[in-house]
Amino acid sequence: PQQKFRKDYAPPPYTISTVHLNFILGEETTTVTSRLHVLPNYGLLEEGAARPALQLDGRKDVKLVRVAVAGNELAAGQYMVTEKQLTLNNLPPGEFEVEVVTELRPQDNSTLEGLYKSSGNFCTQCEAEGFRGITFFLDRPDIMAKYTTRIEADEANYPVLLGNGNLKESGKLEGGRHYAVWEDPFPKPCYLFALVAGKLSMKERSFTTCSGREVALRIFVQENNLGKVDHALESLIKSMKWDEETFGLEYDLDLFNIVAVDDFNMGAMENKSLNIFNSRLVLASPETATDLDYSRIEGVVGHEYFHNWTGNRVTCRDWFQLTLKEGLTVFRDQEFTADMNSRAVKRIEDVMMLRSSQFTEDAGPMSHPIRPESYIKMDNFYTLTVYEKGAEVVRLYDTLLGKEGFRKGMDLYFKRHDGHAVTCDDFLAAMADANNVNLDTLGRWYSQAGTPNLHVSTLYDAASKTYTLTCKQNTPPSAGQDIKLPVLIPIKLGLLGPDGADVPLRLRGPDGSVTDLGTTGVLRFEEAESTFTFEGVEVEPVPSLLRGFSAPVKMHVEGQTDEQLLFLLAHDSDPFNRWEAGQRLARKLLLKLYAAAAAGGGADNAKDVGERCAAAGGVPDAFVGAYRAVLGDETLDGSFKAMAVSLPTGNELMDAIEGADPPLLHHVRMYVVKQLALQLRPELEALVAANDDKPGEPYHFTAAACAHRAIKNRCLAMLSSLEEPEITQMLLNRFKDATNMTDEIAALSCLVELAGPDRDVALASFYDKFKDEPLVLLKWLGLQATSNAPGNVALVKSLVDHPAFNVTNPNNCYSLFLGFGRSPVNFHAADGSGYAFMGDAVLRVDTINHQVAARMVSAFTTWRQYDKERQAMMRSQLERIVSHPGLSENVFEIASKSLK
Ligand code: B3K
Ligand code: ZN
Repeated sequence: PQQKFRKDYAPPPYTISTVHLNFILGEETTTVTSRLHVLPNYGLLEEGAARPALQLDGRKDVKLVRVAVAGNELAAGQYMVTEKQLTLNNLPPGEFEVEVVTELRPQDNSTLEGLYKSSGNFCTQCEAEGFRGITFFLDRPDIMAKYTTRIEADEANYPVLLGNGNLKESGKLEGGRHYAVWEDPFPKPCYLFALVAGKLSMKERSFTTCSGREVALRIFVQENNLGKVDHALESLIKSMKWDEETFGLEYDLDLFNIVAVDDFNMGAMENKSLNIFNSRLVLASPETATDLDYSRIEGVVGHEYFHNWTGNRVTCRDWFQLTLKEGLTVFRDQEFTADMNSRAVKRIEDVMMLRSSQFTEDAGPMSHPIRPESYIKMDNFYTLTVYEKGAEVVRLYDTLLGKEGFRKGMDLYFKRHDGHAVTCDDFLAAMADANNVNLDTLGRWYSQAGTPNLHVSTLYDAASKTYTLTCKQNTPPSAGQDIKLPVLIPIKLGLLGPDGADVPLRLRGPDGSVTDLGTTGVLRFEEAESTFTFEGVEVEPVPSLLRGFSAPVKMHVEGQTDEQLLFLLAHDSDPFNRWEAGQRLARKLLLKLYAAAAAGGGADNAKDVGERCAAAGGVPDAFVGAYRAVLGDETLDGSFKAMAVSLPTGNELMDAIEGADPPLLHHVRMYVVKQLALQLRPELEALVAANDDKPGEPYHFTAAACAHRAIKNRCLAMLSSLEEPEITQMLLNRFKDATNMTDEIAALSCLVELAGPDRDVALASFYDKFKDEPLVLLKWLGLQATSNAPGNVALVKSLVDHPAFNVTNPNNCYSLFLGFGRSPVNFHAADGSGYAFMGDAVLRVDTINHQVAARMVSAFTTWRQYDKERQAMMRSQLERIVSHPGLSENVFEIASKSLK
């Protein structure tokens, strides 16, 4: 397979100004006629030089029927067509028309890229390079054209016909067929093209924009789901309002459509005015969706809507620039969610995900800069790094420039680039120019892979009452990047006095001048090493560094004691750093117990591991006391508390452990949870009682209601670790009586961790209740797959043959296979059975859907983190996969890079 390199970017020799598409949708064959207006882009040619060829991208399942240039049909021999390309030579001078007719079989397209069928309806997915699965085209985002789409289909089977832009015309045809013509006035790259044809029901609301335009908002779903779209519609209205208020960005058409489909590789897609969503990110009712689902729907509806400006109006020049639209749009959706709900809770959730997953990606063989230098399949680069780290990099501008400065930069970005395909450098330049600052060291975040280490040491001088921070940074080498330069790290900080309150920050400049930073300041750290001195500090303070996680780095604070962390946990005015102090304490404790348990040898079962942990000192009173204080703090809301008493994930700890044993680490974590539950039982039970539903109270998705459920269910999960019959009975009762899915699934997820008949009874009754709700069955599959109950591999294997499981549906694969990959005990079973199961599954799914298989094979990427035996077994699965005949490029790229 061929790599593409960022350095090889060249403008195309031709551009396309208009595209006229005609789709004749059929049960057997679908015919697409595409008429392109082509413009030369090759500049002046030398005397006698031939005009360059026009090379249009295609795919092997797209059959070329006819091609004409300037009205003349080309005979065989006048063009060249391969599985991947149509080449046209001897083109006329100046502008000309090209007409291409292709035939497709969407009903056989299991890749879910290009035009395909889902639940009997036609739909499309073109990002990144799916448009070439429809017709031969210059399939690259710097070709921006105006599209007109005519769709023709059988009226009874496909009553709804949707395209991008405005409906221009529609009508009946002979033989029970009908048609619609859609016209999109905004030039766009072909990856934003979309079409839907099917039997769908619709719910509509309207939104009046800030300049007074009425926009019809429509969500299309299958008839039986019409009752589950209100939350998504409400989220869309909130998004539109928020973008006007926050960034002055108004919607630009009179219609905004969302269509929910069941078979979708990703979460959703921002096609111009016709967003297509995975149905799990649209449909919600209290009985079928959890608080987490509600919050994801709000976030993703926002995300796709925000793309209308950051992605669609201003798009990417080439796919290496993907973070230009994705990092920025994730940042925007994070801010939206923070404003709609709780800012602190949102920040903690995002950092938890970043540290447990993106940091792992960045430390492994797939590590790449947020703007990658090369790829084989672009679809493999829709990564946590491009999205989540990309959003952190956008947040750096916001932290450095402040809200106003950031807004000025955004305004200039749109003023300069509206209607164009641009680069990350253009974004940086807009931010720098609008604020008249130099951001060159921030630019390095785009080109360097890996998570920087930030080392901070502190010195208090009582005589001069000065407090000095010495900061050092380094980024470890990664594939193809041995030497890293220092990056711009904004360090947001405060200093806590003896009473726990922030003291004023008076920063001394190199020339001796003093700047007043208030009580929370931002230091601009961009050298390998720098010192920062504060004056007038009466008593040695406790530093609160990297407030709000002001940069995506691993921070090491020299000499930071447990006492200081306990002090920060109790007093820090920055809620993120309060949580962070607790995480640091827990991390230290878990790593210490893990080391003791690993050194102890012996069996890897929960009981033996527990004994070894206890012998090593167990969970100290001070730690239990700190958790007790958090649980009892009346000023903290329940969502925050729930996160503050959650231990760091296994993934997050793994990076500090050489040759990790995942089941052992799991048992150590569970030991700590159990000790906490033993000692905090009265507090946990009191919180459950205090936060329980009032009888008859209906479900509401509000920050307050979610906070009650979050802390209650966190306490229940901790209590369930005690494995006492009375508690299990209580969980069974709660499971039976739950009035919403959040509580129901919370109880079930506790029960699923227990071995024995209660587990089976609960799972069976849940299945029975929800067998007609495919989205709920995803949870049922996922819980069983992820369970750490001993010997669960056999159950997971049997689920593959269960009638509820459908291997051609991505959501099913993600719940079952990716879910299984998250189980430290069973995926990492010492006999290798979990790895063998996953290896087989990757190869099977790869024959159906390459993108899904590529996501599954990522479960093996971290193999170097584990002990020797597991390394060998995981490696041999990767080797088996890489050498498998007929492997897709998608899976090949991940598997082969993982082995390097
Ligand atoms: N832009 C789409 C991702 C499409 C992925 C294609 N493999 C979703 C999003 O980020 O909004
Ligand atoms: Zn996006």
